[in-house]
Amino acid sequence: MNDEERLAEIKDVLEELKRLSEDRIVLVEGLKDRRALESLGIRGEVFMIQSEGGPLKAAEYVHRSGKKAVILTDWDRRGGTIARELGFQLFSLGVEFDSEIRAKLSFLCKKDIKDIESLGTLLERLSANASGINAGYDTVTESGFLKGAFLVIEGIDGAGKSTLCGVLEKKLSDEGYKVKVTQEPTYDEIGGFIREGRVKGISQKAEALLFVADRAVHTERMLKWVDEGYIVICDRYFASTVAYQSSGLNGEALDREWLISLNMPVITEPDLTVLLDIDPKKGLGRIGGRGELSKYEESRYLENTRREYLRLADEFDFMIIDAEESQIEIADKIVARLKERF
Ligand code: ATM
Repeated sequence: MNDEERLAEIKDVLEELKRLSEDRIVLVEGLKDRRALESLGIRGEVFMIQSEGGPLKAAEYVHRSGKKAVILTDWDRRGGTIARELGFQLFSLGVEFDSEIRAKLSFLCKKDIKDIESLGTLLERLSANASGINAGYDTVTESGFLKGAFLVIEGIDGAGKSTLCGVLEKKLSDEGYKVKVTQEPTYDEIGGFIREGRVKGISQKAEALLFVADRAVHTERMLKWVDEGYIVICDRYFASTVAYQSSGLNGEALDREWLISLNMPVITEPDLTVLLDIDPKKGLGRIGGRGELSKYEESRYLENTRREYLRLADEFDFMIIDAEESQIEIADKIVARLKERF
């Protein structure tokens, strides 16, 4: 089968998946797979097995929804084990499922890629080969990230996030990349509502929901920028909600698992999340000159926030950087790590 024929067959399978996903839940391993499906135009409901509790939870979720499923785990050995386990659980619950799509993609793509996450890149390469252009195989060329990138900077106030975003923007622009710096809360309708302090007096739960609603709208926009080839640098993302809203401000610490589960259907997985780590007392010292401290800046509260950030960093594979290093060194390290990921 030549590249042109292979491309046509893969596209047919994707059309079939698109049709099936209209009334079925697609079961993938992680956030990158979900994001890949979105960019391939498959917009039906997706369940992420790894981050949302494993094969049994996935099967129970589909069962409760009353829908059918499509199993679309990676087509490597581990993905095969998860697919078998899923099939068993779905069968035991009497849920109908498709595993043909995965088998077909595995057959058509196995010699090059092993997951849905890399399908976009393969399609680009096959189309380029089919039209006689040699596109190579990587998502990064010497001149840029072909498909953009999504970078998140996290940390407690005083860690130097905003300055770092500026330093990164300059460095990457100087290297010839298209860059957008953005932040959460945003300055849009919902973010602006939070920033203007119009939410005073509401419960932490209600406040958390506002942060997540702002993020839902913002994520859609950031994904468009990434698709247009921008490196999007976002000052704060979902870890801010988990770290701040679970930390016990005014004695009201929200359940971190609830906060994580609230965020999961809304977020997209960043290519890299950096935690700028600093001792809260030093952080507070740095911002001391900025005037009245907000409720977020109480040191005891920030100790909890920092602890939660470090826990998230471990669980979600953030890059932890000592915020006291020079900003230039930090920016160099981040850009090097980001490039490694492509
Ligand atoms: P900035 O200082 O980064 O603009 O953020 C405003 C505050 O909003 C920040 N406080 N401080 N210092 C942290 C807080 N925040 C949350 O509590 N939850 C969230 O989800 C986000 C995005 C911010």
